[in-house]
Amino acid sequence: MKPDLFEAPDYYNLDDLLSDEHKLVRDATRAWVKRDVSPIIEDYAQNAEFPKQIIGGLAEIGAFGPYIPETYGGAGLDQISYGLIMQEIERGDSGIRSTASVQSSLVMYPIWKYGNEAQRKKYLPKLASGEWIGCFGLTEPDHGSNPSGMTTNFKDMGDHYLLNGAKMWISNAPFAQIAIVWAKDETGRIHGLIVERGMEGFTTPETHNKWSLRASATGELIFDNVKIPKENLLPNKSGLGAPLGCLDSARYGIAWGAIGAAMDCYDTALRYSKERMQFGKPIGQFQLQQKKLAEMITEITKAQLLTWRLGVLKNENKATSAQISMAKRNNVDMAITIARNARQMLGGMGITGEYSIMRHAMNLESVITYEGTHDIHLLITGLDITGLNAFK
Ligand code: TGC
Ligand code: FAD
Repeated sequence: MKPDLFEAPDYYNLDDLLSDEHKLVRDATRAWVKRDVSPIIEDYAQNAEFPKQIIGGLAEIGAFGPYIPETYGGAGLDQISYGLIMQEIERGDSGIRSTASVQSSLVMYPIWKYGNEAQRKKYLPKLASGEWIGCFGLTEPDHGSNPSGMTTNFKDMGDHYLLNGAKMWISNAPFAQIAIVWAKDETGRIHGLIVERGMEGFTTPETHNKWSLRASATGELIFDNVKIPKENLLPNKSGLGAPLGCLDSARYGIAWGAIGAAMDCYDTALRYSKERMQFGKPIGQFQLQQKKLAEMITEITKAQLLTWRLGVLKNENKATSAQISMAKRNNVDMAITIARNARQMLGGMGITGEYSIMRHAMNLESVITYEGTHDIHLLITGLDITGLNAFK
């Protein structure tokens, strides 16, 4: 792979809107990605392997629980810092950002928000330091966009719960030490359970043959009469709103992350357009190529503004789920369009691993699907503005 020469576009001087702490956090993450992710990521993606050696680095830059209080080992940062960390990590690779998103928003967040003090103390510091990696089991083989139909269930056996069922498409599952599993009780109410590796009847087979997110490990969670200690139930929230609340936090991070992938594709294509000569001119001199680049920077700038404003609303606890959906949908769509156009600008070189663009383009096919598909988020916006529910 070519050396990482990334220079971040900032067409509307958005840095002026960031605090010194935001810039410090962003620049530290950017430097770490250049040093520890860019040189190795292409090989790991080609080999369909997660680079476990970067877990310590992710913890050090605060990517595990950026906004979780420091008392529990988190970084105690605000929502804009969290977003900037996700942006920079996804600039390197969406799969690495996935690992950080899942750990922070889908594992640490529910323990912090829905767990009791004993659970917070037991799990959060180990997750923040990367000693333990977690995963989040909501999707099932027959229930993806419609998680309320889940069939994974648990029964109260007096001194423990008995968990049965299966989850599919679970990021980090093959090596996670713990799983936050969403399952129905005997009345059909959804609860979160903390399932630990090693519990009898719990297995995590890896999903192979992915053309997308190849540097992220994906797997199933299978529960065959797994005995769950009662203290592993998250006591403070139940119902579908509990997992959806975690998704709000992760979708917000993805909205920022997608900008990172788009910036990397744009920056690569811009540089290439000035160097690649055809018909005796740099290809960047042709109007058709300039149109692509001009539209890319316009869309990136709009996404940056949208997301920064969302971050301000998040910091004020005012961001709605529907606003988060809009940003996730818009920014991932923006990124995938830029990745596809940037790839074309590199001609044949665009399909090789010499450049990051094709990897981003393939990764973004997962990003536009998980955490709510492109169409599901459109229907969430539709419901919000009309009051009419297309899901019922
Ligand atoms: P609905 O009846 O609308 O809602 C049920 C309850 O949930 C509440 N709620 C929310 N709460 C918090 N945040 C949100 N975003 C919420 N959306 C809804 C709602 O108020 C209600 O509460 P209550 O108290 O009245 O019961 O539910 P529905 O069954 O009609 O479904 C709505 C729909 C389709 C929007 C939702 O289920 C959905 O978002 N589907 C998409 C599924 C999804 O996103 N799955 C993601 C799986 S995890 C993942 O992909 C991780 S990838 C990680 C990585 O690698 O980065
Ligand atoms: P389906 O729900 O079957 O959807 C198929 C198509 O139908 C989509 O285009 C969808 O938009 C459309 N559709 C569905 N319902 C409607 C409707 N009402 N109106 C119009 N169109 C509709 N899940 C987890 O729980 N944890 C994870 O860590 C996780 N990681 C993932 C990692 C990867 C790499 C991938 C690919 C997925 C991951 N997922 C995870 C699952 C992901 O959230 C689901 O794939 C996603 O929610 C879509 O579900 P589905 O694949 O079953 O598609």
